[in-house]
Amino acid sequence: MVTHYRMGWKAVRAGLLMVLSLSGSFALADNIVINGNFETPFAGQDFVMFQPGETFGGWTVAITWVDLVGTSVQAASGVQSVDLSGGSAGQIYQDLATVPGQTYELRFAMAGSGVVEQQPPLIKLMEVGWGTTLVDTPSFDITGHTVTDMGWTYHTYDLTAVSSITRLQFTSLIDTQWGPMIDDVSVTPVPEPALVVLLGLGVGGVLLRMRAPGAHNR
Ligand SMILES: [Ca+2]
Repeated sequence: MVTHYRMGWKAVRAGLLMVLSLSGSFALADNIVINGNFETPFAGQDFVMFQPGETFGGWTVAITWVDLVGTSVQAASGVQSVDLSGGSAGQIYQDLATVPGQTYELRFAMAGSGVVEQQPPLIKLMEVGWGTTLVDTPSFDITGHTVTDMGWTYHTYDLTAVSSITRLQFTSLIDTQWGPMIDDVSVTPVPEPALVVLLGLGVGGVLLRMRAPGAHNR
């Protein structure tokens, strides 16, 4: 009987791992933003400035300089992030391949630069654009934050594409060298309800079967 249960447990565990790795690969494959984590190119310890018209790792710089911030400042994810005000209010954008009518979840983390000397204005503002739509004008208050405690805050929005190319843009509204910062940008298709139900049933079914051997053994 013990052997039987062990084999059953192994099979269940294999099934669970398969479901988890499947859902994991869906999530990884789904982000349609290139270099949303701003880890490319390597910016070193301090920062690298990019001018209007220049591109870096999938992003194009517009309006004025932006800083790719290196390892000396805490990132939301990985070791690099972007300060949207390199010298004054800058902008970056990326043209995404989208499916008209499809809903996507936009997610990113926001913080602010100039924390060391608490550079004014303390509240950093930016605009988030999706195609021709102004999605939001989020703000971040740098008061009390440090380079090792940046206070990265995530924002998420559900957005529907209306064309096959959607321009995702982040525009600083701070006209100094210390602007809003962003990191860990993702745009993922919101799964169809049918897929959600299937994944839920798959995981739920495996969990139900996992309970059986344990209950008998105890
Ligand atoms: Ca990053």
